[in-house]
Amino acid sequence: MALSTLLPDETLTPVDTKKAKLVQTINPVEEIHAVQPELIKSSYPEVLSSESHSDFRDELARNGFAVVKGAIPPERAAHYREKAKDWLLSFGGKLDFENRETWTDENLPSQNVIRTFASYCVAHEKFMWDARQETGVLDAFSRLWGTDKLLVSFDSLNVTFPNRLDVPRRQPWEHIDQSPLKRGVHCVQGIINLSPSGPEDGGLVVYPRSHRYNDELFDSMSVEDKQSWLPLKDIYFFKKEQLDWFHERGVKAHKVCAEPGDLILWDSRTIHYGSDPMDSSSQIRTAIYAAYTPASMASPDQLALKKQVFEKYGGTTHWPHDHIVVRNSHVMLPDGSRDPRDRDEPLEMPEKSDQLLRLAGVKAYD
Ligand SMILES: O=C(O)CCC(=O)C(=O)O
Ligand SMILES: [Fe+2]
Repeated sequence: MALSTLLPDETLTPVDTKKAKLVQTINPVEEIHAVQPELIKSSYPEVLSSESHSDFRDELARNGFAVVKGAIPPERAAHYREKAKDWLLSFGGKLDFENRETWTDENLPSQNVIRTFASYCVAHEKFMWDARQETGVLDAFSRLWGTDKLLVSFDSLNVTFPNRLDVPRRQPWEHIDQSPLKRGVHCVQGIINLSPSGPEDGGLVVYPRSHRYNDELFDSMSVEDKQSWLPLKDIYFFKKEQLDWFHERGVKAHKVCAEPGDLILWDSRTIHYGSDPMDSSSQIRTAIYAAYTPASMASPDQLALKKQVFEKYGGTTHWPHDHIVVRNSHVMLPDGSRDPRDRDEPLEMPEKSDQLLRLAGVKAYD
């Protein structure tokens, strides 16, 4: 589950119990002796299996992440960044991008647990859909999966102000967005990067090559510890001693640096987190999360739900084809009333072209 789209009450809600099956071994006196959760293989085992493409796929396969330079021309990246700014300013209030004093919750629309914007129909704003349909972005994911018949997630917008005065910096939250039960490539996540992201700026931190070690770590866990993987949920947080285990193997945190217009990709098995800007950074982070998977991965049930979410201009996790939940997407205030700034539709409607509707899962591919 992409935390970027979690609503406050859903932090770690198990999302899918149906797929996680139990294999029980019965001892001679017929009492349940051990319960081994059954592993789930990738339906695309050949994806990222080779490192000889001579493009970003090799790095993605080798290191578990890659930066596709200039996937979007810089002027269009700047345009999307401005649109994100306009969107934030459209809520009124005292927010001023030039005045740090105003970068407070009071002046911002409601955020989710990881302080990204997932409500107010933002996932369906025209600028979000335009960015998701950028040729360089679609090409990268088409090449990766070997098909251009893709679905995209209705994921959130990240605008992170540096050195906020009202909230503490977020601590690292090392995780993967794929269940330990799922083996192989099941999902590749994307960040459409819209602001400079240097070593001290906010942005994605990854543990390069961690995707190659996870199976070993997970297999070494006791059958009792494996019970925490059930019911199946596509998120797993790492404990300090587990991170030490990676460190011993030379696998450690690395801040991904990128320019506006770069597309950052990572295998959902790669340990990662979104880092807040350091004290020394004055850069406002702007990024759009967007993941694409082949439409053939979605079941008819999930597609039907995705259509309903689309019609309500709602959001999803970063999984484009799975974990679709039709939520009441109203933004509620602490006193239980609906946020008067809430919206039933995007501020600026996207053009509902065939391409958009296919990516949204609303119209079938031929
Ligand atoms: O903000 C980021 O760079 C990462 C957020 C994250 O972990 C996710 O979208 O899965
Ligand atoms: Fe994540």
